[in-house]
Amino acid sequence: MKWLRDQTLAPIVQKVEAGERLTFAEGTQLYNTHDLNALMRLANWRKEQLHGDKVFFVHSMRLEFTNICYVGCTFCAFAAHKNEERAWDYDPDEVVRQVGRRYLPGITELHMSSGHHPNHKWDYYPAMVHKLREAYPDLQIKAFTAAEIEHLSKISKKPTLDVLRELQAAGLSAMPGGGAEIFADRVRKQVARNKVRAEKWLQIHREAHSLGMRTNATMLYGHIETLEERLDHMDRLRTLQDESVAQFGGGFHAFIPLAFQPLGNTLAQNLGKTDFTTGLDDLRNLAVARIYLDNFPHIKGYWVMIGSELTQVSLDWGVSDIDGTIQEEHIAHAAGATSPMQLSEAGMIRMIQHAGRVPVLRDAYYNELETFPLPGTNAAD
Ligand code: V47
Repeated sequence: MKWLRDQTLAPIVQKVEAGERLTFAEGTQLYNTHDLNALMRLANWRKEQLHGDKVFFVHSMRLEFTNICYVGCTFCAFAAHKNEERAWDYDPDEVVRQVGRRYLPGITELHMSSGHHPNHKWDYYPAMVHKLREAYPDLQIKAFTAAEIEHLSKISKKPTLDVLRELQAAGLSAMPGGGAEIFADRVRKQVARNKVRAEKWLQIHREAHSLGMRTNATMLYGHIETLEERLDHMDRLRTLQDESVAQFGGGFHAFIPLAFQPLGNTLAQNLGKTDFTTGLDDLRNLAVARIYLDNFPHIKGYWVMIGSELTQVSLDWGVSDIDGTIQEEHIAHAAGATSPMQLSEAGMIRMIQHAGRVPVLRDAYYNELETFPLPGTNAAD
């Protein structure tokens, strides 16, 4: 393999091309190689094998119904105390009004995740989903991270499976992948001490999959974790995805690395972690994910946290999904993200087409709604 600068990668390339699963040691080798060109080519090969030239995106809206949160994750700059001026807390009717304020024709997905509010009672949550479902019957509601589901289980004194069942009955369509952070205990203790434990996060996703709900998985990287801890995170997700596919016919739609945004949070202040991730670390991470997570349909390049320019480049590094138009993101922007608060549909199509790829508008279930062939090519090709 003359194109390999790092010839020690040759056995890995052979395995990936033969469709064989990589071991943890091989994943570590991928993370540590300086041959980033090889990593890019291998990840792109795998992505094209799965999706050809297609890149998926969704016309979506974000809503955080409260930023009041008692958990105290050290990476978070979004959470506020109840009596802070910047705190907000919408009741279910206000949530419906806020959706109306942001609504644009063609939006299919509403993505909601928020703080763990110390006072809301359980009834607040299914009522909110129900009201949204009534007001916007066609909107697919992707909401509540596994961390929030655990919180709802505590306040309702119901098992997490029942919480999920009742929210699903009220109209919940899918679950986002937040709250995963880094699974390794060493890191979790320092960044998310009071949040759902890794095993419980995984169990809640397993339960959602058992109910036929599709979910996503994130990984917050670029702070105090090691490369092995990133891979350990992916390894646990790969194992769960195997189980869910075997038992329930599917589980996770997408894996989404979240680049640490380092402003205005205690992790940044106390540990001196004030650097944004570098572009090549972002790309390397996406490529390793594409290669290692062989049972995940999609790796998402999250333009909010890595910027739309790098997201466009990431389409050569294994990325097959670039999330959505979003309409007002607040979590990353509270911590210093410099990307816009939203993108237009036309802007997303342009971003993908200029990378020589074919944009596919999807919904929250990954149904393909519309394809936008590259100008000058035949739609039937
Ligand atoms: O759960 C919070 C993370 C998540 C910071 O499922 C931070 O499609 C970086 O989950 N720097 C919310 N990350 C975002 C999220 C998400 C995003 C895009 C798509 C999907 C999906 C889910 O953001 C939180 C937390 O893990 N986060 N603060 C920060 N300073």
